Amino acid sequence: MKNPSDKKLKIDTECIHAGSEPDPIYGAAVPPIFQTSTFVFSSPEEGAARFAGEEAGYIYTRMGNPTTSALETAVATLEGGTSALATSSGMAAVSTVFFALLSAGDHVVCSQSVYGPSRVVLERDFSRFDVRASMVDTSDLGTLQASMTDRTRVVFVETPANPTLAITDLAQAAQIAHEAGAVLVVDNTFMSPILQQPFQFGADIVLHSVTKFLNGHTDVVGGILVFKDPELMGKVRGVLHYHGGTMDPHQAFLVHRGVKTLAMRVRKAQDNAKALAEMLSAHPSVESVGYPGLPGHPQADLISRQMKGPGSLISFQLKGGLEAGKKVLSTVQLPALAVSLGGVESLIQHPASMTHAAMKPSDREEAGITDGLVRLAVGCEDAEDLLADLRQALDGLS
Ligand code: LCS
Repeated sequence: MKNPSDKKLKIDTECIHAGSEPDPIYGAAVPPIFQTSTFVFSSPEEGAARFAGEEAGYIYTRMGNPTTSALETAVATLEGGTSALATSSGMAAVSTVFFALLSAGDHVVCSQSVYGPSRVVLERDFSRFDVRASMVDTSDLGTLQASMTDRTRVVFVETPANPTLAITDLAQAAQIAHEAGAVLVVDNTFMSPILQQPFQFGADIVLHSVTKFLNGHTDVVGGILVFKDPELMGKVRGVLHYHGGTMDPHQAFLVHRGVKTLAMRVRKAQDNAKALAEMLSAHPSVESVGYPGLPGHPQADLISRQMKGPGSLISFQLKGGLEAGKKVLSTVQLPALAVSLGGVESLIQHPASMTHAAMKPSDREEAGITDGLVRLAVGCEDAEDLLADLRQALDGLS
């Protein structure tokens, strides 16, 4: 991309231009979809040199593809990293990182409130390879510090956490991880780089389910890992390319298209969420609202230091508990009753029986994922329409 000045470009500009070099062959303004599984070598020597890493160039799409590279450049730029690896899903990103960084006898500390399967991968699968995991409240730094051992290799943090929206102090978590010689991996899915850039606070790897805000249109599943340190990237890349959780070029093309409108979508959904959270917190049928943008939040200082905005995820608890929650889920009209988040359309779901159903009930309780908790992923519809719809569903409870 041409930069008209020597100043760093603003993130809204980067969303539109990063990774979008005109195609060198035909000048296509948008990076084309290189829908090919393999790349032809001009000579046996060239093929050998590419395999030996002595010559740049593509080999085979599982190990890299120009369309996927364009997306990786874009997201690495937005996060302030130096490189990225796109994966077939967010969970492929999570499991690739664990495979790359953990060995038998190692220990990992993970936020207790995380997307359910990220936790299950550690507790159910990595435990079979003698990797121990401590699921702790990482928003409590004393607890995080006390959980570190001399075998802790990875600290995995989701902030705000899915679905409780608990906030972890990234700068402090990075310090605690680094003092113990561990790598800090931050799942930044709920914020996107528009609202939070974990590298600024010392993260080593930033992870996204691009299924969510980065793609933004509820039509692709994908993930990405972003790095600052080339050595760490090389270690993870080696695992990804052999284990095979790579992103397909068509997937990459769609996600890259979504990234161009990321800043606009994130801010519009956030404006809507602010209005809905205020309405919810004033409604007589609502017991509590978890939203980092509400006045009087106990971590307000940290939120203003670490996040550029509260985002568009709201979790709330109704006075009527689970039964009232089910009624709201079935009487709202605009938010679809579906898991996922970060798309232009609003979605509503019940974490205890859906996204976090695979967790043990006692673990859910400990993590604050109560049976009455409802998660609303606010989209980009008109705020008045969303407010009227949610209000009619809540009014129907009394
Ligand atoms: N990380 C976070 C924070 C997530 O919310 C999800 C999926 C993943 C990783 C995994 O990404 P995937 O493989 O689905 O692309 N979260 C979902 C959710 O809350 N509802 O449905 C999926």
